[in-house]
Amino acid sequence: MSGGLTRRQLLGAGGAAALGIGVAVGAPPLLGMLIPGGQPGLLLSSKVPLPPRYQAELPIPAVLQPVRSDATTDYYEITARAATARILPGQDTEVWGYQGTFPGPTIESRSGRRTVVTHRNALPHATAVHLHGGHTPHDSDGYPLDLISPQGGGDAMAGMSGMAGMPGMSGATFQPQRDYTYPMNQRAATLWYHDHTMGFTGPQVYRGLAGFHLVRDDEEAALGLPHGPRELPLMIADRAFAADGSFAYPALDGDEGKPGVTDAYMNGVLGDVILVNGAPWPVARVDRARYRLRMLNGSNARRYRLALDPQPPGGGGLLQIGSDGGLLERPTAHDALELAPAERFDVVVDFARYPAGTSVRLVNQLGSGSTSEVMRFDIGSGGGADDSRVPAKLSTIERLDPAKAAATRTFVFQKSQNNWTINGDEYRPGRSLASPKLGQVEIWRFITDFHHPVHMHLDPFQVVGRNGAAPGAYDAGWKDTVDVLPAQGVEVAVRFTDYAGRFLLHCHNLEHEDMAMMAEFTTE
Ligand SMILES: [Cu+2]
Repeated sequence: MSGGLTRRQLLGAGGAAALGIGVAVGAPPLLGMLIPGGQPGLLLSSKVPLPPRYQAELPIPAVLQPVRSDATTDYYEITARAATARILPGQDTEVWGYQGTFPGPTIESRSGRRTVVTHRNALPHATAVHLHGGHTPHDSDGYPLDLISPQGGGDAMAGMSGMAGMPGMSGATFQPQRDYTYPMNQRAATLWYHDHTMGFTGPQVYRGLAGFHLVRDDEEAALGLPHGPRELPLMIADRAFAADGSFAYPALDGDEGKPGVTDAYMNGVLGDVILVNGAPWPVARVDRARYRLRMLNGSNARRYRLALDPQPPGGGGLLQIGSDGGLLERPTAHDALELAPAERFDVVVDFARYPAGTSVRLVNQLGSGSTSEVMRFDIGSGGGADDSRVPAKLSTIERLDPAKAAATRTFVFQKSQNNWTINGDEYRPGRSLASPKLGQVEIWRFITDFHHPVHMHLDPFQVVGRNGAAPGAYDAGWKDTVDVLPAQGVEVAVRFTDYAGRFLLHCHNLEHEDMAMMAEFTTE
């Protein structure tokens, strides 16, 4: 990854001590051992019979068309509303969806062409929309107090607590609708948009407020990767169902007056039904050809270790071509991929490596029972020629040089008595933990007690090291979310650009996020 020299300078003699790894390992020694199967959370069991596997066809979210376009900009309109979905056989499930669907419609942007999305809210609760992975100015970044009024007006929020332990929603602004302006000065990548409401992101994403937003560019289009019907976005998310078929979620307050979940689920909510694009354990019928799978872990808390079963002859069936922030320099073959919440892996699978008629399951090696399976690919005999390619060189990635870092900052992600904290503090809007200068490389160190998928807004970063050693097998490329394991110290190099203002650093385990594991930094 980065040059050996810089890594030695950074992580060599005394590096681990400087990282504070000893502190992280010493302080909460047992947490990591208490987590069954590497899962950050507690299983919530459905009160309905689990739906049969491999009955539903893989749904593909519709691509949203702009309401108008001009020389520089495409304009979209989205209304979040409640709707009835048929997820379980014979039962209705209410979803809160963008345009009433879960996942929401996919937006496709062109790099360098501005995208404006007008979001409206026909739900009974306020919303805020964050474009995850977007290089976006503060005022369109979905700051959790920049709210869209619920149907019926802003008074519906009176008396609500903003976050566990935080009195009121002071500082919140309400608008009946919001225009989010995305400059899209960024490379091709798999982004996603989702709810980011103060204190209620967990329940609102769980109800369905999430969708894909793909950025395309000329560099990627010239490669000849699989496309059209052979490019499949896969939003993987676990859910539990109540006896009436509704989504079950252990909220402290079902009316969303008070944020957070009941004590038992504080580590995270895990469901026993695995949905892909909103369907339980679906089947995709594929040709003997290459497919591009844009995998997104859209779960609140669950981690996955995904593998093909059976593996193709010779293994390496999951050919990674991209990560959160777009293409890798070169494709990397994996037998399995680990995805923490909010991470994306862009993968090519060549189903021509299997005989026609083979059924290939995508399994989850971190699951057990129902959660050990995700979906299935049924390989047909037809499909004709495959003119797609995966070139040996995909892109060029500028290395951020840790040796040139202007500052090094440490963020400790830790449980407190009733909440989750960063550097010992619960989130407080307006309190900034760092003031990085635009254009400068910095090293940020994330030190954890538990599993925490750490997400940074505004700009992607590069993982420099884990626990004083090299980055992990899934850390390559530009990332915006990094899977920090219990009692780990992960270092990333980041350079913020273009937009001065307040942005967020937070845990993307949504139960942790709602229970105060969020912080602000101010670029200047
Ligand atoms: Cu966390």
